[in-house]
Amino acid sequence: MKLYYCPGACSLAGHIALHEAGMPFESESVDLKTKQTATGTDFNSVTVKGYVPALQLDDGQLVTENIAVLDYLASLYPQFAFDGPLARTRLLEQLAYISTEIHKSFKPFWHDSHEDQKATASAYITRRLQYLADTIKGDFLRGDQPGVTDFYLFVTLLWAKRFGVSVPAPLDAVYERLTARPAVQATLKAEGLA
Ligand SMILES: N[C@@H](CCC(=O)N[C@@H](CS)C(=O)NCC(=O)O)C(=O)O
Repeated sequence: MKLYYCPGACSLAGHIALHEAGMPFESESVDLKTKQTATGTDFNSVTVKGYVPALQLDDGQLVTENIAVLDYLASLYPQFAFDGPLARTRLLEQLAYISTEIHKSFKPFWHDSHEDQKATASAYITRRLQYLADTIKGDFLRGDQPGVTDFYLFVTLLWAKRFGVSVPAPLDAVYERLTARPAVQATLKAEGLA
């Protein structure tokens, strides 16, 4: 299994899951501006979508879209999934929320946007983070152990800190707990972010 990632991008979530799982995997960074991978491959030849994450399976199939990549990793490593009769539904529900309501709302910060657009986005993100803070089930989103939704949340909290977006206190605590984990530190180091 090989993860194509860009340092600090949303692919960091899957990268953390792979480190947390402790099983062998490969990874290769991608320059999103030039679309070249670290070994000089044209990333557009890996995926015409041209964006990360992209997870190449051992049989050659490619999984793209963070929700699908993280759902796949949760199916492979059930310790990162949800429990209970609606487990898969709850996992997808939370992944979709983080992707569509939080991740995508950072768009104005990545582009040359007006300050008022950034302020609007910032307030929106904080409101959406607040919902997660209000429904948290323990030390992490689902309970006492982190799962793929926490790893995805972590990426958005990293961005929130970078762009000065206010983070509710319970999620700040999740961020600190995740940052303290050796696998998260190893991932940040591997991406040149530690
Ligand atoms: N729809 C994709 C979007 C992923 C995405 O936004 N990737 C960003 C990094 S966080 C990217 O690679 N951007 C470069 C580009 O679109 O050219 C998903 O949810 O996985």
